[in-house]
Amino acid sequence: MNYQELSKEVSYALRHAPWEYGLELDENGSVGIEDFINALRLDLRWKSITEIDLKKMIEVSDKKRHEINNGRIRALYGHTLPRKILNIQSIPPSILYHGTSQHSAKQIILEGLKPMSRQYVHLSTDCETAVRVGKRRDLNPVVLYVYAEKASDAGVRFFKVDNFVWLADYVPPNYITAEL
Ligand code: HQG
Repeated sequence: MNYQELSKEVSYALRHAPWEYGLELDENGSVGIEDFINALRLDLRWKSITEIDLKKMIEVSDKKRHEINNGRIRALYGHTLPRKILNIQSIPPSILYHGTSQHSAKQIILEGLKPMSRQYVHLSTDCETAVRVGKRRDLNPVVLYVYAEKASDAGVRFFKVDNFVWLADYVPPNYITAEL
């Protein structure tokens, strides 16, 4: 089983295009695991896929992208669907990190962090993870510091995904700095 390939397919279905699989997500972005498996099995590559395979895929992944809970599966972040996925709002730590390219960083400092094509802005709890995220776009990425708790106090909504990832609505530039 190629778990990386499976994970990409699962992300595509749950983050971007559930309708292509005949699936409808609930307000939290989850779908019944049996329906999900039946939809995946229509593709010859995944014709004998089981829940055990999906659990193994989540377990061996470098990041926690998906979650199986109470007989349902969902993507934890990265959605581009028109209807916003409901997340539980929480108070963030005082600082969160965002890794990006040199080019984007200049713009973000001026106009703030926007979700761009996704539903939410993606933030990391540690600098190393932010560097890794930024390296997808720039060999020499910039890590921006977000004064998350202050922004939250001012009304910006933050959502905890797990111990490493937070999501947020638009973060205005006055809560972002390139150097602490
Ligand atoms: C940038 C992957 C200009 C932002 C990753 C980023 C992560 C702006 C890009 C997760 C901007 C959006 C999320 C502004 C934001 N002007 N550029 N005002 N505001 N940007 O992919 O954070 O492997 O949607 O800096 O590893 O890069 O798919 O977000 O460069 O964990 O599970 O616009 O996606 O995870 O890019 O990455 P993205 P991201 P997976």
